[in-house]
Amino acid sequence: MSKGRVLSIQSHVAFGYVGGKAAVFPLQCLGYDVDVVNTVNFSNHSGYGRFGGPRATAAELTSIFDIMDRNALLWPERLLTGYIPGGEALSAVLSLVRKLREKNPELIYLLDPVLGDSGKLYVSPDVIPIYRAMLPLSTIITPNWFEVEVLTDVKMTDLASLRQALRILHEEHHVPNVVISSIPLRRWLLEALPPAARPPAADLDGDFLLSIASSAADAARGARPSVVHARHVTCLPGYFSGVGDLFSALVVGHFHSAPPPPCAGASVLSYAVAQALSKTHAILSMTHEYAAALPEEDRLPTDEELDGVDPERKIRRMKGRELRLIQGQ
Ligand code: PXL
Repeated sequence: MSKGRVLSIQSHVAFGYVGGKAAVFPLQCLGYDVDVVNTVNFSNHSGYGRFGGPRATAAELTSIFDIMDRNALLWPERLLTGYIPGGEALSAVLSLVRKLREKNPELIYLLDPVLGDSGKLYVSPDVIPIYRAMLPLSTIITPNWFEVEVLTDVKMTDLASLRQALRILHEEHHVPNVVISSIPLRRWLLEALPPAARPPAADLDGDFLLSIASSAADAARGARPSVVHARHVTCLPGYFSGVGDLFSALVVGHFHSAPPPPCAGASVLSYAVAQALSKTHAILSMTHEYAAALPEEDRLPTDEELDGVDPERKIRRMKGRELRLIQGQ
């Protein structure tokens, strides 16, 4: 039995698992029918160094949405948007989201505002104000740390500034649910956790990542953050692409108005995030084990040594670090 339809709007790669390739199969495994609109049609992800293919224009995206609408095929219960690199294409998606939200106020919309990471933008800066305009239409957002700072203009250096950023997202941008995953565990964050939530013998050398889920009871009316859940996971070394895309798909797929037993009574958001974290971590562990067992020439160099390395060597290494999504289904 289908659990309903998800409309997924994000990138496509021929080889490997990022964007829609990391999101659609897991959602299908969970029982959803998934309608797929590709924002780019690339050979492989950008981490390979050499990559390419066409990007969908705003007119092309609008044409797909319009014909689906005229054919009465545009009735998803859930919407997931990810990597949309240009302002014009993102504006076309914003118009669609407005229409879907108007048609169905119950639409569960997970917005992943893909802007960049670790202080670097990897989309055109003209998408920033458009993402801000999309925030009040969302049900859940899954920004990383850097994306929260860009969207709120708050540099998060302590507990007060983290609270301020969450307050801006909930009260000024009317986002009901904010999930920030993969936060490196800084001392001030560690100290803010209740003792039971702290990792055992925690050190701050990158052994753990923290995930925060914040729900406002009634963001539309500008309520204060009501519940903040935090959970830590062990950090696996090295960079893997598509992890955020997989995580967001699992969050939207597990976001149910009544979490099933034995989790009945859990907060809707914390249930979805716990499911998504556990499953993402399991896939990542399998991928890490697979990559670590490869022959040296497919495994090395390490992340730190990548700059200036032979491009063919880099490509072999990237290939060995694609998510083990099929093996881990
Ligand atoms: O979210 C990862 C991602 C998605 N889509 C494309 C990418 C990447 C990461 O490199 O290149 C096209």
